[in-house]
Amino acid sequence: MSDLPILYTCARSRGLRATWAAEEAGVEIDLRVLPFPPRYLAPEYLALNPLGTVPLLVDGETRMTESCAIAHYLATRDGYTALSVAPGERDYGEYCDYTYHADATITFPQTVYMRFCLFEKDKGLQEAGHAYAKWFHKRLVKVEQRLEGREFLCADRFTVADICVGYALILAQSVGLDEGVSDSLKSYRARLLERPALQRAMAREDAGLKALENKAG
Ligand SMILES: N[C@@H](CCC(=O)N[C@@H](CS)C(=O)NCC(=O)O)C(=O)O
Repeated sequence: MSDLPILYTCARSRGLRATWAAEEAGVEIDLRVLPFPPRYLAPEYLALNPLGTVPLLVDGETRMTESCAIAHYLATRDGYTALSVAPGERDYGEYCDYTYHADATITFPQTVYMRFCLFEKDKGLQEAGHAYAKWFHKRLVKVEQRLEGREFLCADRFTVADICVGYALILAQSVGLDEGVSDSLKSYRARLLERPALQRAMAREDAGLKALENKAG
């Protein structure tokens, strides 16, 4: 049995925040890629996480199911690093705020759009899905204004807040929500996509998915 933190995830899901943070922080993890959605395709996973959602981090007795919290945890597990902003440091409050904002305020409407317009098209709720897409675009205003004259969200350096918000922008591109994303946010995303740690994280997740597909034949 490995003593490494175990990260259960699905490739390119919100778990990418955690895989990416582990790569940036140099924390070794045991990455376990599941088929999506695990609730139906890996029902034994419900014994570990009754929500059926990914990601799930298991680190000894610790169990975590929130992608942004896991990213922060991995960046600070062995003490504060430059990937986080420490209490007392400038932008500590903003660091907390953008890290929570990423999923609670930005990704939330994205997922409702995905559900109604991509995964459950037959339910007749596409109009509502498109309204959530608009809502997502409107909600980008805060990040957009914050990045005016800044390269990164907090403390003049790349932090977990950029991982958490950046993932929402990466998701927007992959699910057809890019039309309402401004050019300045697209440039920010392009800068993030150049990071070797993100590229390694995506390659690890893709390799896990490929292995699953090969096993399924
Ligand atoms: N707030 C949680 C949300 C987790 C979540 O809903 N994950 C999605 C994947 S991105 C999922 O597992 N969906 C499958 C399901 O709900 O069955 C987080 O940030 O990790």
